[in-house]
Amino acid sequence: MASSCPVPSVNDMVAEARRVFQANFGGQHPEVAVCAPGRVNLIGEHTDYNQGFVLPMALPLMTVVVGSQTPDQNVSVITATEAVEEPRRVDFVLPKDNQPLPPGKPSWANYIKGVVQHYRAQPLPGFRAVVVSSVPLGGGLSSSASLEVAVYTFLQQLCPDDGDKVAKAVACQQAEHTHAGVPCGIMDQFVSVLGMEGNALLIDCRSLEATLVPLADPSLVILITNSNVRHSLTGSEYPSRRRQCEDAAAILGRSSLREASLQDLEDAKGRLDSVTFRRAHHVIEEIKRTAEAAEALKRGAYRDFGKLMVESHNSLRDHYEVSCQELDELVSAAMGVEGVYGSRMTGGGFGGCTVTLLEADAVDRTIQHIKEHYSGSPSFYITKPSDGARIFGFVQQQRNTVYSRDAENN
Ligand code: GAF
Repeated sequence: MASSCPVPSVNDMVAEARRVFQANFGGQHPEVAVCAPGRVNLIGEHTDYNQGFVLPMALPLMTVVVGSQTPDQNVSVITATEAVEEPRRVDFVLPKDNQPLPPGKPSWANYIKGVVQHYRAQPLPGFRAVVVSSVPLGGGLSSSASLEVAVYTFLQQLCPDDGDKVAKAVACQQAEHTHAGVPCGIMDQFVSVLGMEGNALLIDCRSLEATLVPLADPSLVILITNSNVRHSLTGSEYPSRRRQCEDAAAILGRSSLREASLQDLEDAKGRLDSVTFRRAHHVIEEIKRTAEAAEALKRGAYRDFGKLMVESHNSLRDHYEVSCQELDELVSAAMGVEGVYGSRMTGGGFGGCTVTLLEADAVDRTIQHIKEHYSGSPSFYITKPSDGARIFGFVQQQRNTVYSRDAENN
């Protein structure tokens, strides 16, 4: 029988994080434990920063943060995540008077510093925390957004904000912009905050409203295949795609490509270079495709949905040029199996994962077939739509008083 990777339970992850906390912080117990999920995007790629639609779901793969407040402004964070840059512990002092907290080394800590800087209820108290994650790094499943949202959720337990979930996602997106240097859209942080078990989210990235799209049919499986080609959005490709889209919208005289039609694009053909034309073509069609795909999923029309997934992949490969040979191989291998509805690359691209929608009884033969036809060594996750960020019960839920640095100074 073909096998997929086990997904660790949240309880096991929290237990592991507590153990690391106690071992490193003088045997004390952490007071707070939270988690936030990674995501897989079913369709709607590179549309979020064009104000379009996306259709992601939160995953059972997640980042857990446990920790406690300290009586000063000192912060210490340890990551138990393997494969991150050394050292695995960072210590810093919270800046006074809203001064910025600049990014530095190691790079994994920048997501934490970014969230601390953009947290919406300053001033924050110092804290000690341990991070554990089951989201594969560089797999295109939003390991960074899940870390940002987990840290934000942790800080909410120390120093509550107004609880506005969309504003929380936006603050985490800002952290990624300023501290990781990635001008990402809102999709990953939004679904990590607002994901809901049994549902994908159709997010309108212009209005920042989301509609639940039920996805709990037991005859259906969502299979993630990791190419194990590591992807990174910190290079120049992602920002350059974003700029090309903004240029195209400006030439079309629109505030974003969400406001443009294929006819507008055709009419402006002579004024756009061929690369910019192809980028805009992908985005305009993908926004439309995503809305259609959500409707197909609601009706249970999985074949229609699968066809749109493959169209999306082909457009990302040919027009947007963010796929790679390994992702193309994985998609064509999956599409060669009976019972597979559709398959496509997911996330930013240039490596990472594919997502495949298939009949439950086709899972084993699909995994086997992909293993036989892929030139690399893939890993597989059989997943279900999960809840967004949440808090655990073994620790205090919320302090009665909001920490005040002034009070401490007096
Ligand atoms: C990455 C980004 F972070 C998202 O905002 C989105 O643009 C995605 O790539 C592509 O759809 O995950």
